[in-house]
Amino acid sequence: MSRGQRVKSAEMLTAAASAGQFPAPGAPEVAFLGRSNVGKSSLLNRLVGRRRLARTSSTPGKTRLLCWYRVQRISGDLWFVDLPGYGYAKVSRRERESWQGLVESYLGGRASLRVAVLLQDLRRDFSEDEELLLAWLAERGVPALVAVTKTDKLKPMRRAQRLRELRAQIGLPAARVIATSAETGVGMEDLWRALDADAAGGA
Ligand SMILES: Nc1nc2c(ncn2[C@@H]2O[C@H](COP(=O)(O)OP(=O)(O)OP(=O)(O)O)[C@@H](O)[C@H]2O)c(=O)[nH]1
Ligand SMILES: [Mg+2]
Repeated sequence: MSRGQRVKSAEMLTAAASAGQFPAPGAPEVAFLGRSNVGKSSLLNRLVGRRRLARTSSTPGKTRLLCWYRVQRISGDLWFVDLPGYGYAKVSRRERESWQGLVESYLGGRASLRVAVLLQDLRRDFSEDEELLLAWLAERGVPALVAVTKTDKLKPMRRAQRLRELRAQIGLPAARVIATSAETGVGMEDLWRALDADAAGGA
């Protein structure tokens, strides 16, 4: 039985377009962040085993809000937070700045945040955006995991090679960089184990 199946229920709690709308903390939180279209909503759905909980889209830049999901498990509740994606080419400078303000006020000021999962497409290199985000999280003492997404898109040899390349590009221990696929479910066990370890810490 996969750990995701130990999820008793998962439901959307609320969405926020500004810091004033963030819900009062109620459980340890896991944030999902990454470039637009990297697969945040898909991964979140796969982790909890609910296909249509978070809205996914082939049109990038759809999630403009922070969305909270309550995940009830035998071992205790977690709140998952789906953050709006960045790096979408068509947004204005103003929209970029508003994204940054919103995301920084969440990541920098949320006492109940236990771990941030930064998503990275297997087929792309880390950009300055990911490097800055990881450095920013490290400075503030927020534990970070990298979920490498869409690993089903490459054949096994190429997949292993890309994973080595990505691990070499950033200064995180290899165990903090987890290969996943929302399509096949690969990596969900590993990701749950890492999340549980971080979410239990400092509660
Ligand atoms: N093959 C494959 N496709 C995936 C995977 N994860 C996501 N996708 C596809 O990638 C597209 C974007 O997925 P989303 O989950 O909506 O991405 P997102 O990061 O939430 O996007 P925004 O909310 O717009 O920032 C969709 O067409 C998904 O079906 C995966 O593991 N494998
Ligand atoms: Mg999304």
